[in-house]
Amino acid sequence: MELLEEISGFLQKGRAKNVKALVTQALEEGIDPKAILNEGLLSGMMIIGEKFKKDEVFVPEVLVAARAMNAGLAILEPKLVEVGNEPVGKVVIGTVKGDLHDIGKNLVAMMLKGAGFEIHDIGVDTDPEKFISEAESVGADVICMSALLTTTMPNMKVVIDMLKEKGLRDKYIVMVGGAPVNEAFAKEIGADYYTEDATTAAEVARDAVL
Ligand code: B1M
Repeated sequence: MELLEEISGFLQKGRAKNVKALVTQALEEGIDPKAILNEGLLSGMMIIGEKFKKDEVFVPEVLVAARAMNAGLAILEPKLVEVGNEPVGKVVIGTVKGDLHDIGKNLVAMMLKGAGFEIHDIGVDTDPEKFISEAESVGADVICMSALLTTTMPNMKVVIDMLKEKGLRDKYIVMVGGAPVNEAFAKEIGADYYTEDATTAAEVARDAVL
């Protein structure tokens, strides 16, 4: 669809204002929010990712594209997420220490919200202690960690080990994800669940708490 291709194009150029305007227009035209997400925003981000890999674009371009992506996501959120009255559980979510990637984490948070969870987003580059102190202070059911770098994945284990040291491991459902993470790694570090994408994360979290 032409409009979705335009969204993808503006996202790749990091034109947040245009992305916002076209996402709004697409919603007004009745285009399915999931199609806007997948065929507009995520498709643009994937193209940027490929170019980044091949050194055809660099950090500044990727950064502005990511800002445009988050701007588009903010417009889409109310349409993707219809929240009920009573939360099914509480989630603390963050990107691990040393890691600044937040788009996947934001998507997972959004889908969890849509699945009825109360979300406590502790952001990026999160100290291991923060996952635990926040979970303890809000009375969380689930701790969600995202990592996009092979160098930061081990920080997921740091959090899990810290939970064990404090005798709190069994109090929380621990979920991990992010592009370099997989089932084997999740098992190795002692996480409860690995999921590949945001939608599955929300389904698995719901099944786990209900
Ligand atoms: Co960076 N980056 N980046 N980057 N970046 C990657 C990850 C990389 C694969 C690019 C590449 O080289 N091909 C590469 C990592 C290589 C590696 O570790 N093996 C990389 C690198 C090297 C770097 C820097 C080191 C570059 C540098 O400075 N030289 C640097 C590191 C900074 C840091 O974090 N300390 C860096 C910086 C950046 C930007 C800041 C410019 C920007 C991030 C901006 C932002 O997030 N606000 C950025 C971006 C955007 C990317 C790519 C292009 C796109 C990531 C993304 O948002 N994808 C990425 C290339 C790629 O992934 N192909 C790349 C879209 C998003 C929806 O997908 O986050 O995977 P994703 O989330 C998915 C699933 O993984 C899953 O759900 C989502 C889909 O539904 N998921 C979960 C995620 N978290 C989950 C948690 C769950 C469950 C599922 O449960 C809890």
